[in-house]
Amino acid sequence: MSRRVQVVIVGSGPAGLLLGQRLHAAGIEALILERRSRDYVLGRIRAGVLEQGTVGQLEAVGVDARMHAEGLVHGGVNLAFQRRLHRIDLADLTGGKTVMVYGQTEVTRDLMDARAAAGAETVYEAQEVQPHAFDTARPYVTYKKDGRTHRIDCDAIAGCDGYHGVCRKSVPQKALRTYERVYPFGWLGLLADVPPASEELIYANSARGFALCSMRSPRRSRYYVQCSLDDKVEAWSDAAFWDELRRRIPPEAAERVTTGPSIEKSIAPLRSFVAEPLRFGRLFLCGDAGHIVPPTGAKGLNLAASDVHYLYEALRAFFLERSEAGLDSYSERALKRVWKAERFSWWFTSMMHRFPEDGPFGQKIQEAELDYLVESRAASTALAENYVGLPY
Ligand code: RFL
Ligand code: PHB
Repeated sequence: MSRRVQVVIVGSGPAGLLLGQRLHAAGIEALILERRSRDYVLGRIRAGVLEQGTVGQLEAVGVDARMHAEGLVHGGVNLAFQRRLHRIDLADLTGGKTVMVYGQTEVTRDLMDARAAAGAETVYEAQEVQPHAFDTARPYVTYKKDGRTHRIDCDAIAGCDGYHGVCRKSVPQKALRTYERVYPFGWLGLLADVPPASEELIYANSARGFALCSMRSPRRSRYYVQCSLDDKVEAWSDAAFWDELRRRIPPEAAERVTTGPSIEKSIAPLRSFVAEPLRFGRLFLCGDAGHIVPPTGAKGLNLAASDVHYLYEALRAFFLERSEAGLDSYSERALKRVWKAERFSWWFTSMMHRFPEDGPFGQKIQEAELDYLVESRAASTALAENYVGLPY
């Protein structure tokens, strides 16, 4: 079976779905090919904090009603160290900017629903997806479904297929330069239907390791503790998790932790990774397919969204104005912002986690940096500007 569309999007994570909606709104036809089922994609619990640029793009495609009704607008964030909480007033430090606490699962669900309502097509459980001939002006993608091979001809391929996807792997190795840092620990995350310990997020540095208190709603909490890469999630009982969490956060916060049965528990490794460039002829890498950040700065999903912004503008100019200038500059524009978020996420991760090899000296240096950060308006402003999101 063979057919033609303007853009093939590989992957229906937030990057692929948001790009699909933006293209659809501009009258550009895109087909999404997704390896997994819809329910599998919706079952992944990931990011929780949206920058204003991400919120603005969801508004631009009219996928914002539930987010504005149910999402939580936060004007501040807390840093905890030496058993005390310190609030960083994001809104005051950034001229009124805030973040939106609304889960990636909900963003994905809203985008999937809008796509279905618009009659735009997603092929779920597409097997052996493979981009071809993207070094020519006539690229195409093949995949298998229900035992049949399909071929989709197109003008451009958007590789929105995440870190483990096929698109980056299809690029000749010599055309790609990669930069990577793997951290010597992971995050154990727990989701529970209990009220959050704090109205705003708490990022905690402690001698026992990092902890994060986050949330999905006034009734659903998301917590994380730094763990060893050798840890197995089955070995962490809910009781052990709650106990460890409370030991890592200041007493005033620990007292307010409501415990309850977990509805999800998982371990994620932490990695910084960038592939350069993000464009190979008519193949464009977007989101986690091109770069990974450790979750400490809450930047992964937001970077996927900023890539979508640049790629959407480029494709729009290409299809509607016959200009290739945006395609030519996509990689450079996107990477400029990616590297700033990489730096911020690396810095925030380095300051908040226990690095086994750094010992007590490392802990003291981190505490001194945190002390400076909360005392100095200049340093707090630098954190706040990056946390709410740098401009596109
Ligand atoms: P996604 O969300 O990984 O979506 C990629 C989609 O492509 C599909 N796919 C394929 N489809 C067809 N053919 C193939 N060969 C394919 N290979 C893969 C996948 O099934 C999937 O549906 O990438 P996208 O859209 O770029 O979005 C990026 C964000 O999801 C990501 O940056 C964040 O979730 C990162 N991240 C977190 N970010 C935060 O800000 N806070 C967090 O707490 C947080 N937790 C996480 C995370 C990422 C994780 N990963 C990737 C393992 C926790 C985890 C476990
Ligand atoms: C989350 O709520 O899952 C979350 C929030 C902030 C982060 C990372 C994860 O930095």
